Amino acid sequence: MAEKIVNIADSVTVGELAETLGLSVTTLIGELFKNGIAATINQRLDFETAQIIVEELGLDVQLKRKTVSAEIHHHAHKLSDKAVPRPPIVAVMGHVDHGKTSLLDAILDKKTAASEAGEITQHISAYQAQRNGRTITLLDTPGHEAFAALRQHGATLTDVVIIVVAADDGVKPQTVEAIRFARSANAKIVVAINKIDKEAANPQLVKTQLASEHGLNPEEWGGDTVMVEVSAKTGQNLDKLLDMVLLVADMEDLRADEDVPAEGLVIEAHMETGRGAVVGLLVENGHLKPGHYLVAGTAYGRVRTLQDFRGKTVKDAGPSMPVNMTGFKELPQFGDGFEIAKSAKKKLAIWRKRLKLNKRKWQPQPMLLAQIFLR
Ligand SMILES: Nc1nc2c(ncn2[C@@H]2O[C@H](COP(=O)(O)OP(=O)(O)OP(=O)(O)O)[C@@H](O)[C@H]2O)c(=O)[nH]1
Ligand SMILES: [Mg+2]
Repeated sequence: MAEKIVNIADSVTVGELAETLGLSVTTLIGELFKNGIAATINQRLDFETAQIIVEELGLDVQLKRKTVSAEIHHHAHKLSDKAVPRPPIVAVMGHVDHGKTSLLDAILDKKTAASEAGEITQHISAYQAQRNGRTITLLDTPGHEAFAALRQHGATLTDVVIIVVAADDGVKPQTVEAIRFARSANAKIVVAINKIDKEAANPQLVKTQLASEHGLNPEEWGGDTVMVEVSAKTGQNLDKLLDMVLLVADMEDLRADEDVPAEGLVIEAHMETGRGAVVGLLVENGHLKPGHYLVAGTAYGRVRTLQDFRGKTVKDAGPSMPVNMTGFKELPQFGDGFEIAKSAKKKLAIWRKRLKLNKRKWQPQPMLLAQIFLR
């Protein structure tokens, strides 16, 4: 059968799906409605829903899951034999309100969850914790269903994913999704069963759910998934959690090159009054320093200042270190790889590329031309 294969990401908007399938948005919305889903053009659908709808529509199309890991690590650096051990990069993921930000707060002794004031986390933030003289890079991700893309990116950036499950709430949709992302990104999984201080906590039930429905068997039951019962509120077992993360990370040979031009990924970008573009970067190889010229996607800039996650000015950011940088002329995109623009020639090539991009966008405007010529 001449089935067409269409690649889509783990979640797509209704508009994007209609476009990829060559359908009108109204047809797609109509079909979703028939299936009991009232959707708008910007609504995100997960892969499974998209698949069902394609079947319902009787299209000659086979959907394939696009893995972002390949896209993100397009510039994947080939390690030299001089590569040295680097800190593991660990994403904290899980269902909304299960305590991801609170766990990080407790580990780092800070107060983000409280200052988010009942708000949900809306972007990826990066931190570094110390344990037994070793450094661990930690990424906080949002648990809200609207942020599937961010979670997916979070998983692909990482070596280890801590799946946080609230002991009084159990496995929920975004828990399942986080497990799926971690697996598709080939990251190691450590489960943190949180809120065990609560009266309604039932860690055994969480383990049963994970083991019987999601193939994550706790070590104590003869499986190979590390699960730690913790409380962000009382601080119970947080050291043990970090020890386990390091143990699991040590099963991989995590290394980076120090002696190469800095490169890595954009993990956050926003404008700030007085500072301009503030861009969160995760360095993968090399050392980033003030004065370096950088390119990320089609954005370009010169490092003016670098700050660590506590806001302290630093002069050097090496492998696995997250930093906030100022000096970009405009905002790069989340997930863009960054690299050093070594010479003026390279800078020029990038500007040319940008001009070409802009030229394509430029449309002659007859009214404007007429005004100019008839003056
Ligand atoms: N009793 C108790 N409450 C906790 C614990 N951890 C988190 N909480 C509470 O659970 C709520 C949600 O915590 P957050 O840390 O914001 O949850 P989150 O997973 O970061 O949520 P999103 O960023 O929205 O996905 C807050 O009211 C926390 O105080 C815990 O170990 N015990
Ligand atoms: Mg949070």
